[in-house]
Amino acid sequence: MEKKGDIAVIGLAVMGQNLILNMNDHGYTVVAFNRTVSKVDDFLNNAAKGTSVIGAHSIDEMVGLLKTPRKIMLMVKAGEAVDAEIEKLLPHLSPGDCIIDGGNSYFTDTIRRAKYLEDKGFFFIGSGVSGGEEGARNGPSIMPGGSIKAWPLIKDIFTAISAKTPSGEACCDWVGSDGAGHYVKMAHNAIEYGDIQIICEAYHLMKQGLGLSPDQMHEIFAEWNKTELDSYLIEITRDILGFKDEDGLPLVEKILDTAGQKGTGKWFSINSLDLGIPVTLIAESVYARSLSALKEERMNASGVFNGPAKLFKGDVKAIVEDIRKALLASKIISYTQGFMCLREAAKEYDWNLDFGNIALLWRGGCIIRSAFLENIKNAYRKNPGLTNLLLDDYFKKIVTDCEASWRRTLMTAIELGVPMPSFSSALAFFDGYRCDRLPANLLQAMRDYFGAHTYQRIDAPLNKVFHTNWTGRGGNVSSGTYSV
Ligand code: 2AM
Repeated sequence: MEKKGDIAVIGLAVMGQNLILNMNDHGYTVVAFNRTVSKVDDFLNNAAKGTSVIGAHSIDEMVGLLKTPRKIMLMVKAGEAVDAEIEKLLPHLSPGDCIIDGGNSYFTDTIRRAKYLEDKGFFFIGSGVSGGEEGARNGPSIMPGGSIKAWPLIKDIFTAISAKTPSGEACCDWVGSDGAGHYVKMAHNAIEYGDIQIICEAYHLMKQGLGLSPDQMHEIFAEWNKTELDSYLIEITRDILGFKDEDGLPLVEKILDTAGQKGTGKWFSINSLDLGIPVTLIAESVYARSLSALKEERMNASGVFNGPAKLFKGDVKAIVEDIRKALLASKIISYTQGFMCLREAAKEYDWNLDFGNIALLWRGGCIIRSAFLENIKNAYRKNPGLTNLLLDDYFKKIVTDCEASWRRTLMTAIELGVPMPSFSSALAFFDGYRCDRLPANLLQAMRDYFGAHTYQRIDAPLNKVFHTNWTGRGGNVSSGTYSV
């Protein structure tokens, strides 16, 4: 009898191919299919040569080659391609079959698709898969969400192929219903934007403000990687700073300073505005990329404004340690904000998110993997109801210990004219979050002055609103339509 496949993967771009090979390594029989069918034979004759992967040349053939209930994973471009593939699959499926979208879909699309397919009696799982090509091949971080009843169907395969933490736990677990998996993947990518930006700002201050060379910074990042900052991104920064071009000069200094983006940082920032959660560090990181892209305008402005054009005069070793501590404190703020947004999203979209588990999923395999995530996992395991990461004893102590260095770093940057938007926004958030009386009293007074928007008083019950006739003109009618 012909061997039947455990799972099918549609989409033979690099992520799809690598996931298939990873599944094959773990003893699963995978059926491979692609819209452009010639790519199936290319794959079988090259990367998949000598494996147990079965090629299918039509959806009909692919479906016939699968054990039931069928598990079909889409690794196609996010957006219309996912809907197109779902529509092509539907006439061939039976109730109880499961479609998995492993691409970078927007979570509201996943919510819509889960409902659409569940209403027809099928299962749908939207899964974040993180770690790029290498992760897909050797062990990605996997964030599945959607039809919980289908989780047992794919749990073994997904857990087997996922990354493992240093203590051997799988970086794959159920996240929540409908779009939860893709939301958590979006949060992961957005946090990655923040982590990358704060590293870039530290580099910028050391380079432009302190006058350090890439070789010197290579040594500094190597040292930093032995501290609480131990992470994949610090590690690759160390390696990048030490990397020489063919002429022996540092390659990093020859790379054009205009950043690209694929949109997940922007999506998360927009969503945080919708949810009313100040994810300021990540939003600044997105804006920093936008500013970098205005290269021509910046070149022009650099000829108009000179700035301080000074070099740091103090103790370099001491300020480098201050920068390290400021980086760590800013990183804590970024994750604090990210988890605040996850908490609000859980309420808004009705997901039962386990924050300790989410930290664990990101502990290995993905771009933001770090020792630090172990501490986040521990914080939420210790206290699942923790309202804010900053209030956990471990993080509270670090931030308190780093605070003076954080301020000195930013004062130095401001004096030297080096932009550190994400470090600054992190400190401003910290100072705002720990402030028991913000100037929003004046803000409310202005809104009541110009728009009769009313205000509450500190000496009256909160359900009582007041309007003052500030000018003696314009009457006493307040606005009833403006929500606070
Ligand atoms: P292709 O090889 O036929 O272009 C990454 O682009 C993957 O998504 C590829 O496998 C690609 O198939 C697939 N893809 C892109 N657009 C698609 C669409 N509209 N329908 C189906 N698959 C698509």
